Amino acid sequence: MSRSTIVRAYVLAAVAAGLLAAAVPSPATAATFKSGFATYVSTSASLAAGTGGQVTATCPAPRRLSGVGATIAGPAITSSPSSRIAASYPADGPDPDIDPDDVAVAKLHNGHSATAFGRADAICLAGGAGGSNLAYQSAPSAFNPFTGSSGTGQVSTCPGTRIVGGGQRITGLASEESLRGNGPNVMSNGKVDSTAWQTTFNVNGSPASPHSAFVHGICLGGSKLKLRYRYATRVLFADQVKAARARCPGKKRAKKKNRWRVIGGGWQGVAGEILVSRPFDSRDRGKAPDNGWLVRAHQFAGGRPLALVSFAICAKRR
Ligand SMILES: [Ca+2]
Ligand SMILES: [Ca+2]
Repeated sequence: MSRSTIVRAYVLAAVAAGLLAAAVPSPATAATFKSGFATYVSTSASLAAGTGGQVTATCPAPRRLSGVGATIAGPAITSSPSSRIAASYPADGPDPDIDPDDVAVAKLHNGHSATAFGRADAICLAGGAGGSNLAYQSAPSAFNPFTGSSGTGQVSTCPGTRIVGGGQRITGLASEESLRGNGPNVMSNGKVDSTAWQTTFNVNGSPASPHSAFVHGICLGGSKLKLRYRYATRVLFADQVKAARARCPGKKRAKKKNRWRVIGGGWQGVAGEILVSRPFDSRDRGKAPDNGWLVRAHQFAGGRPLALVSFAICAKRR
């Protein structure tokens, strides 16, 4: 079942006002889809040409955040100027606690000379279906806030539990940042690590504003949900824009009540720019984006071929 509502949302101007054209706060459109134990909230807002901004999606209380998605869409991608996801992370919102368990933040940069659309996705779990077994980890990334950094990364771990989501928060100008990896950790033996989240990001060599960074992991304990880690890969050659979709188990139009649903996801492998990382719908009943995880990236002109890997973290009631 689905229901759509228009709600107020916020587009926040990037930090360091005055150093860039401010993003125009606009009433944004939010859509909410309920699918079994999961609720999917997406918020869309426009981003003026050449600006950075944040779009947020909020879980309906008392549901808690398990997955975070971000999207920037707009004019055809060119190598420069460019658009990208600058940061994507869980945050604390209007609920009574101080845990980053209720808001998904998409920090985006529109490098183009035309309006683009930004989107944030929040996947939210009911308390009785794992929501009350979620724990939120965060730690400062080892990073000098006043100098640039290429390929800075950090892992957030779930001691004794399993990773379902995460993110990278970076403070500073979105135009100076790019998120390169934001997904389950991949171990040196090539296996997906179900206990850790890994991020990689770049900050321009001579930043005009100080940046600081925090890596987040969202961990699921308890025994309410079974989990599956699925992935899909796509090869991108120079100056190509391509998508990779990791699908949750089950038939495309499965009607079973107790079926697999995506509760988190992300990507690894981007040397270029990431444009989309969010849950997708395979047009089954209810139209909820519960079927897997979509990522879309651009490899730079002149860049070497890269393998973009999309990860879907899928859950089903025991
Ligand atoms: Ca909170
Ligand atoms: Ca669906």
